[in-house]
Amino acid sequence: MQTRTQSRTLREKIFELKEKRKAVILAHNYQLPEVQDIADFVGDSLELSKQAEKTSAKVIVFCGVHFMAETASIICPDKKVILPDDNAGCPLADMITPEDVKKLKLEYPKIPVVSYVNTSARVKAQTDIACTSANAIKVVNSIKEEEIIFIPDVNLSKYVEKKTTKKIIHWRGYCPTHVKILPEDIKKLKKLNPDAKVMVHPECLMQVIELADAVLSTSGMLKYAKETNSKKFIVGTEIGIIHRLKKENPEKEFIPASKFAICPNMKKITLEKILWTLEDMKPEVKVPKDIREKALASVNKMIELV
Ligand code: CIZ
Repeated sequence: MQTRTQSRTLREKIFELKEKRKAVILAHNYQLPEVQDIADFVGDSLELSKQAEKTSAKVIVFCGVHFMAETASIICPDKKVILPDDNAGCPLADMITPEDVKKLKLEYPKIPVVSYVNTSARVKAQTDIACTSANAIKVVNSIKEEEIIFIPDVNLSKYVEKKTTKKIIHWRGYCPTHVKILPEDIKKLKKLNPDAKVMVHPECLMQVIELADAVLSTSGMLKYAKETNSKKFIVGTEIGIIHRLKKENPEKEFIPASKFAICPNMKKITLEKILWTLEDMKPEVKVPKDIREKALASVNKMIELV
């Protein structure tokens, strides 16, 4: 257990070394509160990659999971992207491989493939256009074909299918953290807090989505909480976002939909590991050039659209 003085020293050491390395620290909305508090920018994966591109820093310390660091490397090939824990992966992204996508394309020739951002660079390289949870509906609506393949999250793709006129070929991936949020959790909390608005992430189960007032990405939730008159919100996503919601709306109350909605991979990034990564300048996440060029085409198509 750290004393307050020790943890202050750790923060000071990180800030000192960050200056020396000309680094910028980016933290995802699901990161630990102390990690969010030392970051230069906190946001969703696309917002962070865009920040990475804009900054003059040469080194990006990406506090998130592996596919997010890869997305930053795809968008900023001339910068060094370091991920404080190489084991911070994403089980959802691991539920589909490039070989799976190749097989899908053989089975359904001429049907465009949309890849959710939670995929590896190698998978993105096999697909036509990327999307995030913030822009999935817009991306799908932009495609002229009536039928599309959407990978890898089945809950997100079923939600998108409901919100568009497209016929979707689904992949059976899911986020193990979001599916821990159950309809019973929402029903119980709604009964206890009838004045609360329910906002949930589209990676949640459809039975949970059906109980929500708003279905939103993390960036969407931050905006909704600020702009909605309600003083109380039930939050159906990874609990790390509660820190930022409270910080930005101190007069409002945020209730996690489930205390079990904790992503163990997001929580692998700690202040100690950020310091070590700045000391060692590794582990670096670098996407090979041939993969990067193909994945970038898919990511750029999304960026041009939103
Ligand atoms: O795009 C992201 O950062 C993810 C994975 C979730 C969200 O809603 O922000």
